[in-house]
Amino acid sequence: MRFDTLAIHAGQPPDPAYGAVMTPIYQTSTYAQKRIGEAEYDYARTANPTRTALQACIAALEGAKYGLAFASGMAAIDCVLRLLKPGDHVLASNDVYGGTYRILKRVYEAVGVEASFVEMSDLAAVEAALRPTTRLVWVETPTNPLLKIADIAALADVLGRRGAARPLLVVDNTFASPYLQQPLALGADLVVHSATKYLGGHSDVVNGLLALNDGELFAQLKFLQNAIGAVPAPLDCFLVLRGIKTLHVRMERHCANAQRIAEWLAAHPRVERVLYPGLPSHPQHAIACRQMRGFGGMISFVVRGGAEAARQVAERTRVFTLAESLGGVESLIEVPAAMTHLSVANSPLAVDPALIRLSVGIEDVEDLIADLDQALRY
Ligand code: P1T
Repeated sequence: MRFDTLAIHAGQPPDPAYGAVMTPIYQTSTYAQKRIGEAEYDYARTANPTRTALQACIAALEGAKYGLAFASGMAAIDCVLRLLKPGDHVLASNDVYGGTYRILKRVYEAVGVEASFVEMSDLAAVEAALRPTTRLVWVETPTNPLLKIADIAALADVLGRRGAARPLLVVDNTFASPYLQQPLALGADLVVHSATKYLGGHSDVVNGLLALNDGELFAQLKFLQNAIGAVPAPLDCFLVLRGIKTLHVRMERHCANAQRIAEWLAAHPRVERVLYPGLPSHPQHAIACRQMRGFGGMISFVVRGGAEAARQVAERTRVFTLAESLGGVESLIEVPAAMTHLSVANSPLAVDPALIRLSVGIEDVEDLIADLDQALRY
C-alpha cells in the first residue's frame, strides 16, 4: 500500500474485541493471564495494544520493520544513547535541537560518552571528525533551527567505507516527517521522531518514536524501552495515531504555505536572510530537491535590528502564537536563542539572537502573511 493509505490504516485493523474502527485506548496497567506466562500482553510498561498499533504504524510509514514508542522525543533519543558505553563518541550535526545538545553535553558526557559537532553537509569535514571510537553519527536534516540539509545517502556511503567499525547513522526526521523524507531508504540505520510535532500534528500530545530494520538493534532498544520505562500513555498513542491519519494532507498545506511565506519574507526590506530549503538560494537546495518530497513547514529568518527587533516581531504577531514547539496545524513563532535553544547559549552551536523561527501552520496563507506584515512594521 502507498503512503496515504498506510497513514490511515497501518497497524490499525478493526479491533478484534468489538470491531471498533478506531483503535481503542487500552487504559490498563496489567492483563489477566490464563495460566502463568500464558498471555499476549502481561504488563503495560512492556506492551500495550494501543502502543503496538502506533509502533506498527510508524514502522510502515518509515518503510521499517520495527517501530518503538516513547513518552517524548527526548525519551526516544535517550533510549538510543543508552546503547553507548564510556569512551564511545557521538558525532552530531553542528545545529541540533537544544535538548539534543543538552542531553549529549550535560547527561552523557558526565558518564564518559564524548560528543563533537560537525557541519554534516561537508563530507570531508565529517570524515575528518570520525574517530575510531565513533559509535553514532547523529544527523538532523533539516536541522533545528537553521534548516541545514545533510545528504543522507552520501553520509551512509562515507560511513560504509569504515567496514566493521561503521558507526550507526541516526537521523532525527522530526522536521521532515516520513511523508517528506524516508531516511532508512537512503541508508540510515535508525530514525528518531519527536512525534509531538508533525506526526501528532495538533499540539496536544508529547511523544517520541523510533523506526529501524535491524533485528538485533531492535531487540536491544526494545529491552531498553522496557528496562527504562519511559513509555507513552495509551491516550497519547491514540492521539498520535489520530494525528497521523491526516499527515499527508497537512504536510502538503504546510509546504505550500511555507514556500509562499519564505518567498515573501525573502523580498521584505526588514529581513536580512531567509533560511528555507525550498528557496533556490538555500545552500543545500539541490540535496533537498533530491531527498525530500517537499521542503516542510519550518522557516527561520534573521531580521534587521538584532535581538531587540526579533523580540518585537515575535511578540507582535496575532495569528502566529508566540510558543515553543512546532508541527501543529496552528502557526507558531519563536526566538530560538531565547527559547528552544537556550541550552546552546555560549557554546559553538549558539544561535543568532536576531533569528526568528516560524512553524507555518495550515491556516489561510494570506492571513499569515498579513500578520507577519503588521508584525514587521514595529
Ligand atoms: O519535545 P520532545 O517530544 O521530547 O522532542 C525533542 C525533540 C527532538 N528532536 C527535534 C528535532 C526536536 O525539535 C525536538 C523538540 N523540539 C522543540 C520542542 C522545539 O520547539 O524545537
